[in-house]
Amino acid sequence: TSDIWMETVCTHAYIETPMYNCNHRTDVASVTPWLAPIVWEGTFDSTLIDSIYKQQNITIATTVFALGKYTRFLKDFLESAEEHYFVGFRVHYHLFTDQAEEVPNVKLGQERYLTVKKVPSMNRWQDISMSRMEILEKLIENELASEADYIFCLDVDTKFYGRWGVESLGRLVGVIHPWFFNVPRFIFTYERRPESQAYIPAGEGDYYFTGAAFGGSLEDVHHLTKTCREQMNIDIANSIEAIWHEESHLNKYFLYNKPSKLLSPEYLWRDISMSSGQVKIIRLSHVAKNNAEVRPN
Ligand code: 2GW
Ligand code: MN
Repeated sequence: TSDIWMETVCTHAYIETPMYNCNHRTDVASVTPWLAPIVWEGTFDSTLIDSIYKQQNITIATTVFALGKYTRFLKDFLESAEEHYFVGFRVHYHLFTDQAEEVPNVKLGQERYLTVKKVPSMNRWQDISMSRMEILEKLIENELASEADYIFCLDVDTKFYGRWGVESLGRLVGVIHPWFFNVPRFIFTYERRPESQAYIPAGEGDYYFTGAAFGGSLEDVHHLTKTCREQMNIDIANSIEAIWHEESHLNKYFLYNKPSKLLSPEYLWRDISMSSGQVKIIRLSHVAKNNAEVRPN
């Protein structure tokens, strides 16, 4: 009954006093225990939030890595981003690849820019995944300061299906991993060996975040990437590699540096063919990939 009651009160309050903004979701938490918003469809007004950010003349840097056979994901990623990702805002993609000649020619909208940067090929895929932190750290240090306000770092084996807009912006932003949004914390696949810098003891940790999407202000993401890079280097010196690589270190970082905003799994879903009652809209989804075909070894 309380859901129906809330819905009734909210709807009426909304009609009678348009200033009163109602969160229409009662089936999901939309705030963390440290009072950071968790963004779900139905918790924000996209027209209103667009108009607020429109006055700020912001640039969103977006990084993506496509090495080896992963260049095949670029066309769908970029084309779908042009349709759904920060539409109407200035976006600068920074694409890192070892095969610049494989980058497709995608027509970009107004105030949308793409810079391709060459990086050396790597043999171990774990190294590709982990080296992203250091490359991002240096990119922010050397180039972005004067040209962007926010940054998002995304996996390339993904495709946009719905709006990803300024509601996602914040100082430090993490995305709840789509496999772990409604499970108890003992299920989280944190690094459990104390020898690793990514170690999180049983009973600790608030959420399990995906390594495939994170972002925030340049300053905060710089600190995040620098810290994760340093922690991974300590692990290398101790001959240990965290169970989920940089994702494990990211989760450790978020445990002690709480994100100021969380994005629901709408912002990185598992696979477009899967559904969940709570996910009303898929904004970005991993694409089904044939690992045997795209992964080198
Ligand atoms: C090659 C073999 C095996 C795994 C990855 C790769 C590979 C990754 C590659 O040949 N070329 C490449 O550009 N990548 C980049 O690394 C690409 O941007 C890709 O999206 C990203 C992460 O690899 P991916 O997407 O295959 O891994 P997922 O989807 O299983 O990733 C999760 O776990 C990873 C760590 O184990 C990362 O944390 C990732 O962010 C997570 O989504
Ligand atoms: Mn991926």
